[in-house]
Amino acid sequence: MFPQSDFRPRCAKWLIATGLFLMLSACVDKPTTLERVKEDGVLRVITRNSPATYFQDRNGETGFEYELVKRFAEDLGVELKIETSDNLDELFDQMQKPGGPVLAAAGLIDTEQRKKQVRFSHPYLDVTPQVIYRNGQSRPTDAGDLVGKRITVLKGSSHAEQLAALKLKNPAIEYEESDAVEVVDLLRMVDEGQIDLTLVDSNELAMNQVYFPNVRVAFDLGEGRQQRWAVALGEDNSLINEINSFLDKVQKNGMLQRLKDRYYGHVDVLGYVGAYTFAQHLQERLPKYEKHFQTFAKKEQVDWRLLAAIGYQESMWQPSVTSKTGVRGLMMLTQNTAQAMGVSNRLDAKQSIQGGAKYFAYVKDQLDDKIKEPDRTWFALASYNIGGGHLDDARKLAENEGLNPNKWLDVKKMLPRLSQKKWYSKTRYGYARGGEPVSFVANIRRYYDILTWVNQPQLEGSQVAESNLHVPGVNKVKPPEDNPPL
Ligand code: BLG
Repeated sequence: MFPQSDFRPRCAKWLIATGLFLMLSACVDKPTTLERVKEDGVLRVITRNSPATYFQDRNGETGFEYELVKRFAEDLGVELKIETSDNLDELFDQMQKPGGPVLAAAGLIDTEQRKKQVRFSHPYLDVTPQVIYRNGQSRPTDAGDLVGKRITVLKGSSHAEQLAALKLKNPAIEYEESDAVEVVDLLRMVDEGQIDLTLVDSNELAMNQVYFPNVRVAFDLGEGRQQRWAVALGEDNSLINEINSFLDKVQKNGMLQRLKDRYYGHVDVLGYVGAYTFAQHLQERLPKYEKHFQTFAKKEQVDWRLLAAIGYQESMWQPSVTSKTGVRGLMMLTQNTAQAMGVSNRLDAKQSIQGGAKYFAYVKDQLDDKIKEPDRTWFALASYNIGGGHLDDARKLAENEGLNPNKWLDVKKMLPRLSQKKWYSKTRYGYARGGEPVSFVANIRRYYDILTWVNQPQLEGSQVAESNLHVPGVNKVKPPEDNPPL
């Protein structure tokens, strides 16, 4: 037995030594994943190159996942570094690699298989898996109708997992998994009749419906699910916690909804029938006029796809239409405008496009210098539709209300007032159908976005890409995130 006097100092020494050891080991502890990201100043994210995730548009990198993850990187105060994988298996392989990307933002569903490989975040998007068939073929209505059909899905996808589960119950179901294609290819293959069916998520169909006129939803396969981001399984909680609070925040402050509207809102705005119709017109009508749009857009220093979008809004690319008010032709020129632009025959498509391009460039040039891009483009569109005088009236109304007369978001609130006596009686140019330019501009912006997306590399080989839609824009409009919400 130790005498007390002996024990106390030894015990104290031991305690001090242990304490020092613990403090030291705390100092040399591995930094958390989040600390590492912040120290490196870079957030490495892996995604897929597809219209619903990440792609290049007229202004560079874009896509729903890209926009969302970019905001996350901004919140962290670090640079975003995007890597893409050719297929889903490769994406999950990359996530397991030490020193690989720390986050996967690729429209992923948290399937049982995947939960063994990665950790999922809170959800940010509700989707439904849908069986897609070709219009004109008999419509499958349930899983039993999958038997005897040529079905292809993405290799390693949640849809492949769903089909594998169905096959267990019904071995007669045959399907192929491909790692050489993206969702857009699968939809094209159905559209062109190369395969009978595929399975995609509702958001991907919403995004791509406008390109494929023959593609239809057969039925929803199973319950709705949710897309989530993923981090590597072995990581500590630091990054996933940060991701979850970010996703909760953007859900609450409306940013997430704005992104959803922007990327997946086409079908909501056009309606499914409008989306098929647009796809049909894209293939059947636009190719006839594309060259004219390109030629005259170049001459006037405008993005030809914007000009084509105006043409679609005005006449759905039909050269012989006449409005109730006697405005005529593919670009809907009034008699005065046609005369001023040197158009002798408004029903001649080439002349109409030439006159429309010239007039658009003219009204844009006439705008107040204080109006900057991208608003300048939206103001020019409104002026094309309602005339510069009425537009100035709406700008004055905005000023009187303490709003900014140089911001489209503010002026578009005032335009409808031009049709109310209470307001127009006090304006210089009086009554105008002020609601018309508001929807005119919103629609054109939609069509413009769609026409830009058509020009994606992953659409190569599809009919729409073959229609030659790849002349880059001349007049740059700011990237979508800087555009005011519609
Ligand atoms: C535009 C003219 C503007 C004119 C305004 O009307 O036509 N734009 C063109 O001709 C390209 O020049 O401004 S003004 O010169 O200052 O008077 C106002 O008069 C055409 C608009 C009218 C609109 N579409 C191009 O957007 C139209 O046809 N609206 C009626 C639709 S419906 O008949 O009710 O269906």
